[in-house]
Amino acid sequence: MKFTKLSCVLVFFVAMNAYPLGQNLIINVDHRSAVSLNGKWQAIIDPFEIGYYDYRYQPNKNGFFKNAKPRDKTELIEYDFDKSEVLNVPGDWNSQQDKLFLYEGSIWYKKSFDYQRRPNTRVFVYFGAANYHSIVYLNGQKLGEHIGGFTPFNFEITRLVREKDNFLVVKVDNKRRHDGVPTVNTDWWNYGGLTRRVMLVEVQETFIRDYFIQLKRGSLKTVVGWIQLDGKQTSQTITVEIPEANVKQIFNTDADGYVEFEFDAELQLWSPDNPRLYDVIIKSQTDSLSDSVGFRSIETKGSKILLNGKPIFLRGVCIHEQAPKSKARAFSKEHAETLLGWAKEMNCNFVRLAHYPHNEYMPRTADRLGMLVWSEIPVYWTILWENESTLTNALNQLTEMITRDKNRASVILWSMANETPVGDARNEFLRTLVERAKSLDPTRLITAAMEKSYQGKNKPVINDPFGQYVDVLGCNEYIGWYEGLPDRCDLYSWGTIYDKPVIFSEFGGGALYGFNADKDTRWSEEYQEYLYEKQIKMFEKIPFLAGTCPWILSDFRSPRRLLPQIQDYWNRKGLISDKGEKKKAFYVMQLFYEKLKQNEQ
Ligand code: GCB
Repeated sequence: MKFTKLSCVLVFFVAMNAYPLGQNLIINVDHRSAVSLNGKWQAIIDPFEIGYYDYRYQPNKNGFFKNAKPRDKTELIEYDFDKSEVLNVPGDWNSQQDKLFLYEGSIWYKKSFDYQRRPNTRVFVYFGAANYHSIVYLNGQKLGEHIGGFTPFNFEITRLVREKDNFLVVKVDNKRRHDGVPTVNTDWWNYGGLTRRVMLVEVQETFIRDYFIQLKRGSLKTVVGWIQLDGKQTSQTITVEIPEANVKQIFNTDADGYVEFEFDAELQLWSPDNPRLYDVIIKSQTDSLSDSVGFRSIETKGSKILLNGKPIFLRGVCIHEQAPKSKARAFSKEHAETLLGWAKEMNCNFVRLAHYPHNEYMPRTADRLGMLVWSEIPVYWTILWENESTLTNALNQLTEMITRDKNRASVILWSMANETPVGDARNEFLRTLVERAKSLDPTRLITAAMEKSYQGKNKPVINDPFGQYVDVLGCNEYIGWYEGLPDRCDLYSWGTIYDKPVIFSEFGGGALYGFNADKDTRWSEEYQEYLYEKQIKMFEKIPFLAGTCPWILSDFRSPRRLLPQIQDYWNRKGLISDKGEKKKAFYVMQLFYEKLKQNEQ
């Protein structure tokens, strides 16, 4: 099981490629000693990036990160954080001020703080996520950069942090880029800013930075994993304890602070019906860390998905990171509770977290509530498949997603991409992602949301060549919305060239809550309701279908959705409105899933 070593090499290689990266990611920040930097931050809106470039468009040595103040009345300084705007962190900027509604550019954030570091510790500044490109400075010194809007990153500040008057400055830029991941073209709002929590994490000089602990693929009792220490005291004795399962195992890390392990244990398996979590305690000679971990197996056999060795139909729904009943990006535990609570109410056992890694509260809450999770990176629609730095960027986001969430029992599927056009360069790009995902996590299933083609007028077929590299085929289909009217569902007879499970990873149509008309009237709740009824009839005729994921749980903000009085910058395909009201189609899905649930018992 050489997967971590390999990942270290790959990350090193990426760093050698001079690609901006956070330092080695610290996982499980919730169980570590931390101080929150959430709250009010000063902010300078800088559309021309004058805080970064001089008038020759060269990086300015005295940019805004210096947080300068005039020393006397003669000195010219053309900015002042302390008299500038205030923004809430975590939080996207677009929903905080009207003038930032459509803003795409740079904003400089500043937070001042005092800090008492305990002796023999190290301190890191940790960002849950910032969209899209961040440059981070402490006390006027650059700590590093990060690209990618949905994954965490951290920088060590042990030597720079002082007891009084620290100033942390972050330049966040959400300009869309052709070579970005995602690229310029998406169907969701480009929420910018420090969208997730920021904290100072204090650790021992040599600490447990990362670990993996899951059931071995295909086994119901063999636990596999590894531990990675960070610091000078690399060779240590480590204990892994799961007290409620009477597990106490002892290992020794090597000169790189790394050890792999494997042992058998009698464990109650985690499942949606019994989301059993165990306290896992990892102790080294210098550090100790706990986590709440579920153990379950996930595999496929022919067209079936097996959870703990038994076939399961995934009663799913897609979710965007749109805060419930709000115009903002979701970031909190309460948001996660509400979104996953709605999915539970619909009788779901599965959610597709679209189209990028959601905040960590989502998989953690899913672990607790018993909700299976599909997690994906924003390799969406049009990507520069032949551009090396775009691939590096996607690999980096994939690595950060898996690093953060690989111990969550709820997460069963890593998805590589959404609706990407078939072609050699794209296939190769995605295949490289699959290799990375498998090297980092050999226990989970790989998927991607793909499109269908036709082998006859009414014969859709799943035959994307990338299908050969995944374990589970995701298929997005909009029969009855982009493709004909709902009755067309009756005519279709589906095929696949793969002996693999298929999930309908998207289907649905738009409806404005409270707009009632007949079933033929677009945007009415009745049209949407009828479309769902027809889709469900069609599902019943597809033997290889292993799950369904309607698009989407709730209306979400999108700059592509401009129809006045109906859309007004909202994608209206939600089963729940932007104000939290349930549309008629919600109840159609709820009933369908209720019946499936009963049949299971
Ligand atoms: C899709 C995309 C999704 C869109 C959705 C729509 O196929 O995967 O991101 O939002 O269709 O509403 O058109």
